[in-house]
Amino acid sequence: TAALRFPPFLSSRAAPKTTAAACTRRTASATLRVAALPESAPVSAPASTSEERPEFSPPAGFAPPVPKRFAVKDGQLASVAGAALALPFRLGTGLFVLGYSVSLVSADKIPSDQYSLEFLGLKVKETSKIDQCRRPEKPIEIYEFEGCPFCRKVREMVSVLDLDVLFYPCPQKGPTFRPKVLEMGGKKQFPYMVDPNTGVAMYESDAIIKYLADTYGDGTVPIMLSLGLFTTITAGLAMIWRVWKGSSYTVSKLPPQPIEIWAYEV
Ligand SMILES: N[C@@H](CCC(=O)N[C@@H](CS)C(=O)NCC(=O)O)C(=O)O
Repeated sequence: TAALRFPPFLSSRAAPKTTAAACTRRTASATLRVAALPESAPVSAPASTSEERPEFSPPAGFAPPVPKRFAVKDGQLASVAGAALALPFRLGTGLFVLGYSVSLVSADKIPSDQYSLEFLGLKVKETSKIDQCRRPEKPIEIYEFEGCPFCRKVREMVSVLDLDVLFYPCPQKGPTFRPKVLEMGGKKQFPYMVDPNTGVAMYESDAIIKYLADTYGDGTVPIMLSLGLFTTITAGLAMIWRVWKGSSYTVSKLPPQPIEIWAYEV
């Protein structure tokens, strides 16, 4: 999943804390910064702005990494291009948080402790409705797998609502979490959602999306997630280049704690 910090200051969650069994935890805000420095640019420390700034020095032998231009790794171009098919097919549905809007304002309109991009001498101001929405106290649990178009729809909604979710990967023949779904819900069908905050558990992607919108949003479902069969077909087409990737099990070791991934579904 792409990892680009965008929008930068819309989510203000505490650091994730969970003791649930091994699985993948994804949050909808993203974290990678792309530094577009020329290769020859020297690495320099930011100028000191305050006398109170604590002094620190790098450990002995520390060599700072040399900034690199953003690039696609050799041999990965087809894979990245294939993953990017989602953009035309899904029109970037999981890219924007609920009620996202962007405007250019003068620098004094942005509090000094908040980061914002600069453009044409102005600051880029981003806002959303997420701050007014209920947040889940405990992460929502979703049993699903990457190559399933119904699951993809739910992941997009998770991104739109900027939710903390424990994703339990359930690829075909996966021995770990698949049987749990049969045990809890009575059938092996994915996605399956359990919300420990409300005690609600359900199958059916559209029902899950509506539930999330009603419980953690303003009740609205983005248009690209409310078009029935068209939504499901385009969700499938978005993944067509990567057919079955993330859909079948390969022998793996469970990490003792959930892996934390900050990403969004696009
Ligand atoms: N109407 C359901 C359809 C879900 C569905 O058919 N999921 C497939 C995976 S794409 C499934 O569970 N197949 C059974 C299996 O993987 O064992 C929904 O919208 O969630």
